[in-house]
Amino acid sequence: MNGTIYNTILDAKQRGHKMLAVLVDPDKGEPQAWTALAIAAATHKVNLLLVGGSLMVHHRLEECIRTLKAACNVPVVLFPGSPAQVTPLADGILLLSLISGRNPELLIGQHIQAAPALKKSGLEVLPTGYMLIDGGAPTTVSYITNTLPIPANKPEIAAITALAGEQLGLKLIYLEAGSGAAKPVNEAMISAVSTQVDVPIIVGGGIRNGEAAYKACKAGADVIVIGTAFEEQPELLAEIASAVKSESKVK
Ligand code: 1GP
Repeated sequence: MNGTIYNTILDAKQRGHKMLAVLVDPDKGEPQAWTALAIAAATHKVNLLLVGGSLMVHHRLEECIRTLKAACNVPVVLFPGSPAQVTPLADGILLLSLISGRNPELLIGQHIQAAPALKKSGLEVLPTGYMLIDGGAPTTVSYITNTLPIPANKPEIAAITALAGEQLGLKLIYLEAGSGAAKPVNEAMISAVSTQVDVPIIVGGGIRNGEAAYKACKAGADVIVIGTAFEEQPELLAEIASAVKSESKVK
């Protein structure tokens, strides 16, 4: 828990350098595909690998992390859908508090269950205000968490929710349209949030090409997350990585 990952994100934000994270769902793919993904991530200078999912049925989390780590040095950060998804094999964890919802289990309950294992793990903990934003269709994360997303045309709600999260001490804000969302988080919403808070902003869900990644960065995203686009078309990584880099002040 030495703060290395968070300091890297903060440092990048201060330098105006946008970051790219690839989400790996251990329920999907095989070790061969994870190895290829890790090699591609290293080649395109991906900054973080997020591993996890809101619903994991196959218990392949540790195998997935071992495979990724054997093939690249990109930091692996857990993106847990439940307290069961804590393993010391990763480098850090997004400790998600679902601040857009009113489900107490996801605001504090599961964190209490996970706390002892988390302390023992030695993982770097990144306290994150996780906010679901309507992406145009119901998503797995909305169904599983039993929470409603913030309407996409209400940037002011997102902005004050993020502000409250920052005031509570959360170190990152994650604007999530949901994996495979029909529409990514819109620029007005990202911009409203980034005007309101100083902490780094992660944006993911439904980003499928370089243009969408570029627009999100320009609106104020500090870290872009892609999952589905890479799973479906691995060749898109080059385009998206280049778009994220092109919106960085330091190239
Ligand atoms: C989901 O934000 C991530 O939690 C990534 O979404 O799979 O749509 O890229 P996609």
